[in-house]
Amino acid sequence: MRWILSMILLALAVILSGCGAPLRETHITVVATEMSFSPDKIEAHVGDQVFLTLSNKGKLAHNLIILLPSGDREISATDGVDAVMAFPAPKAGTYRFYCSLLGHEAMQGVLTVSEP
Ligand SMILES: [Cu+2]
Repeated sequence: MRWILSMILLALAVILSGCGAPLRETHITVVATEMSFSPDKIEAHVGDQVFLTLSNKGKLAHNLIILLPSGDREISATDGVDAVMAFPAPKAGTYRFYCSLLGHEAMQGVLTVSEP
């Protein structure tokens, strides 16, 4: 009797572990300086969990605003600071990001999301 219960639990474990696609993580670091982002072209796949780090290696404060279908997301970092945001990669497409501070208009980039 006991081995039957063990077999059922084992079968359940096998079935449950196969459920759902594994969540992929994409870690991206964008370095901000005066007045650019590097890299300014970044990539992710649809459904990835994106961890985007803004690493400020400049002498001024910077921010990074990315225009996603779910709304604009923003992080900011003073000089020497790293800031991180996480979001699920949206449907395939290109999504602009930029620094909104006055005089920082040259700081722009694009996230390209493609099918895995
Ligand atoms: Cu800036």
